[in-house]
Amino acid sequence: MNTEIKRVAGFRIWDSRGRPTIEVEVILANGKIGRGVAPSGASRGSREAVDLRDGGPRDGGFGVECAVRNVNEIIGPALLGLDAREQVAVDHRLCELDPTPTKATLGGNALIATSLATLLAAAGSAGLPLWRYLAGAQAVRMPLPQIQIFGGGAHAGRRVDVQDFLVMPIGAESFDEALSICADIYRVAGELMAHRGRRFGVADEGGWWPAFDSNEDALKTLTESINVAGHGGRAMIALDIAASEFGRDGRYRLGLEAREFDTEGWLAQLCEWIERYPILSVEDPVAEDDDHGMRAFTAAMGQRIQIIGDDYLVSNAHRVGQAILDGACNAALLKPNQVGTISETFAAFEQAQSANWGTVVSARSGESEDVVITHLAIGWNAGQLKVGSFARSERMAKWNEGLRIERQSAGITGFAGRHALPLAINRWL
Ligand code: 2PG
Ligand code: MG
Repeated sequence: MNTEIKRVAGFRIWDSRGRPTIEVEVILANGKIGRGVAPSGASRGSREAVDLRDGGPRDGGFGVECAVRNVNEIIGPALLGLDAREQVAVDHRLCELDPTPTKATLGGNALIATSLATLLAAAGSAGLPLWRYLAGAQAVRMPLPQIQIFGGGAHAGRRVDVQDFLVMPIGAESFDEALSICADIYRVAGELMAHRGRRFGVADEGGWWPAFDSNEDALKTLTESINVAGHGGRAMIALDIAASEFGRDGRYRLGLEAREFDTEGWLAQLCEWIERYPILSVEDPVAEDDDHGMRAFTAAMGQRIQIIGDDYLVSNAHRVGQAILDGACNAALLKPNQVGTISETFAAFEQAQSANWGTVVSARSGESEDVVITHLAIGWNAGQLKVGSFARSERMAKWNEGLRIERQSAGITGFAGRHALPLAINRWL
């Protein structure tokens, strides 16, 4: 089977926010086609690969004509003749074409869509679903989901400051049961909101719109939802603080409550919440530039809860390596478009795994019906998967794909569950 790349073509399609995004088709000599779609974030790290947009008045400035042109005129011709099975070589060529640290010239969106399309074409040539192609002979477990119940921050007009209020069903025995537990909690949370006259629809990732009086009010309501749903102890809370959105230069300002903290004060507030509510995971607790805050929080809480670097690590293997040395977190969020190619994402994943960290493969707040992220989490045996809430089809497509893979089950050896958490905290669970 000739797996040489014969043609690469970029197109504009639309994402879950109704904004343009880029889709790339990679066509091989054997006729196989791989299709990759770029997702897009709202809360972005400053070191992320650039999501290249046209600007100007058309499409609200979100147009991707320039990124599409880069694929058709520069990236495509440079990949012709390469073997799609050689993902590292293809991604290396992509990085050579745009050697800027944030892929600002050709666009991280153009690059990731091409990188994913190549991977999918290679898997198709092998006649395998992507997860199986990635896993090879390795036995893999279904990932523990992190499912958003309330949206917030940049995903909900900053109605509350904290971005994601999620649950992790650590007491589930299977992926299927994990989703049922989350569905119960999501439904009950919606009923509680409705009962209080505070249900106003959903935020960008499908979580209930956060009509709360304070950030802590959301935590209280989430804890209540878990308990009323009958899942106390089986489901724990995960927070994505996304603190870069409201913290800078060691100052943290909660807009909703008009309260301001320095790093120490903010960490004390987080620790208080951890004492009071069943919180088992905290992502980006402090701003991306607050190295001291990340280290201090991990020193204080790193044996007790999962501490995930997202904007702080930007799925970059070098940054993960440095954070391991610094003791700055104990888990990594992995978003392929944050770094720009699939091989670089995998390198960050391997680096995190080598330190017995937790690894969470994550979608973005701007998504499509594409389900590749579910395959990456399972095929890499990453342990955890975060793709937003339990509503809106761009989210449900990804959870449902997990169910299909679980029920086909040959090669799946169970459910990662609590074992997916970092070794440092796994011991006491
Ligand atoms: C995050 C993601 C997903 P965004 O911060 O983890 O929730 O959000 O895609 O907007 O960066
Ligand atoms: Mg995040």
